[in-house]
Amino acid sequence: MPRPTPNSGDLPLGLIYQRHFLTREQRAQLLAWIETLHPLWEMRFSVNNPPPPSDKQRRLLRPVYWLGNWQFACLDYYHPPEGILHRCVKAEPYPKLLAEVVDRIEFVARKRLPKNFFPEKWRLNTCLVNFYGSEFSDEKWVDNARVGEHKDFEPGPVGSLSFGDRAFFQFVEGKATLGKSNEVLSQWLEDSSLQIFGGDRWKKQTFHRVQRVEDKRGELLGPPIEGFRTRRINFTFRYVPEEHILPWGSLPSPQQADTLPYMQELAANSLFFKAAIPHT
Ligand SMILES: O=C(O)CCC(=O)C(=O)O
Repeated sequence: MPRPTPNSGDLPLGLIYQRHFLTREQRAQLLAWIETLHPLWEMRFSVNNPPPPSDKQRRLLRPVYWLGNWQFACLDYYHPPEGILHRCVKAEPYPKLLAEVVDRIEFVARKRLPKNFFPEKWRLNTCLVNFYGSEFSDEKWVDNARVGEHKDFEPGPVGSLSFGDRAFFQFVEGKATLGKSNEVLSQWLEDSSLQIFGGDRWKKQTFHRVQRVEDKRGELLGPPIEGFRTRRINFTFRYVPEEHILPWGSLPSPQQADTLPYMQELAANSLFFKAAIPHT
């Protein structure tokens, strides 16, 4: 098994890792707030964005929640340079405690990473909350706690906070072939830790993935989600230029039609989303 990455000092340029970034109190307060969220379990595609021939309609492996802007899976996520419009829907702001933590993450990133890693106006104004765990399916619990290799296309460094069981996170390059692995770097992301990655090496030239999440702490996290047990929660903070974040009411009709059921589900528990769909 690859060695866990102990601390930032040993990491290559563009990678930062800080254990115990959150105090116990911050952790407890953030976890208490997370319990008030009502995550969505989205489908990957929709009526107006059907799966390509190589894929099929499927539910995401895990429930999610977004702050700042919501990137619905069926709108295909933020993907510059072409995929920038009608993908990011204005969402709830960060609560005060989280905003303070994000300020610190931005401070660490700006202090430790080269200036040319940051696009103009970079702020971590978007947060994806990932719920990792097991799903009850066909009369048994199935471990879904992983994410396949992908890139985060939002420009600039990404910050990531972890809660709960630790995750085995990898950067990979190209395709693995028989006898040759494509792993570039592996890290264990521990409870209360901060990870930051920026620069072309980690944002553009490599993919990242969560291979697995340990099942050791026995701590159930987050709000109750029917048929799901959460043992790790991860926040990834990213930057989307403000001009690409639109109120839901400004989306074209197909995108509104595809996301209305999600907006209604969110509106059932959120005044913010209720106000965003006033005419329904
Ligand atoms: O859970 C993690 O640590 C990584 C999540 C991730 O890769 C993503 O949200 O894009």
